[in-house]
Amino acid sequence: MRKSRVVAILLALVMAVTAAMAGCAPKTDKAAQTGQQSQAQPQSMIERVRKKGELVVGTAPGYYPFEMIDKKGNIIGFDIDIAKEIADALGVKLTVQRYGFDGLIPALQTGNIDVIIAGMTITAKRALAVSFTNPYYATGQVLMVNKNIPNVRSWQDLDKKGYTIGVSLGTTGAMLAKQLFKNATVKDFDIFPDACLALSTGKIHGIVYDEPGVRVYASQHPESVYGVYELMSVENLGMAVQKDDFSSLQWLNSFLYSYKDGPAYKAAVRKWFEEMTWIPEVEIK
Ligand code: ASN
Repeated sequence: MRKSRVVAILLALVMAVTAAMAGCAPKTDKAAQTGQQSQAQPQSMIERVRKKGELVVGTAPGYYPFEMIDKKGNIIGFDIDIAKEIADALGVKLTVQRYGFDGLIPALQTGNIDVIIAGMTITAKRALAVSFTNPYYATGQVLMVNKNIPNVRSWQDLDKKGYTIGVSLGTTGAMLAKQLFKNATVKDFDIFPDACLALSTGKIHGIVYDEPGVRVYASQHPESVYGVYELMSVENLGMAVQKDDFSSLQWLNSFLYSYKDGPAYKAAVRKWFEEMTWIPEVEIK
């Protein structure tokens, strides 16, 4: 082979390799520029929140004492205190947005909110749509009964033709009641307080709802309702982020490890569940 031909082949090789490398490199740059990369691997919510300087929490007021509207129109409660602690830890402003309970998961999926903090029970079905943190509170479903029906000890005592059981739309209480009651009618209410009002005025006969909500309501209306506190289910409440945002889950779980059972958490439990000093701030009809 002539020397000039060897040089020509080598040159062609060098050019081909350079072209191949050039062909690869701009693709990566372009992907980064157009954000294609970040679409394929969604940016962590925590990083996004830190960049925009605001945490948007979605909740569904009406679940005493987790989230409630006070007389001034503000949303207050145990969950809102957690949201404040999280926003503080991230050094960002907190915005709490109000939804119907069944609107929370769609709002998270479409990116209208960053995280759900709404006393939401961790369930396998919901976990197909969103990802849950570790639990921050454990509870379960109980019954609340109108006083005109005495001596109710279990849901079976209320499962009779002519009885109506109120539930809050889209909640685990609604799912459980629809599963259990075969003779009584199960009726959906938009929010728990609406079901409570129907119960205390005798329009319905019982309610299936999370124990803390029932305890608060029954303590304020002992003349018309009573709670049956044997748990009908065991439920762990968690926060939810967009499905598979593992990086944000990891941070939120780290937050919970330091917050849960610590002094601020204990003070919040005392305030919202035990001393209930907030009751005068909220109208519990
Ligand atoms: N813990 C219940 C649920 O997840 C009720 C509620 O949060 N309002 O469905």
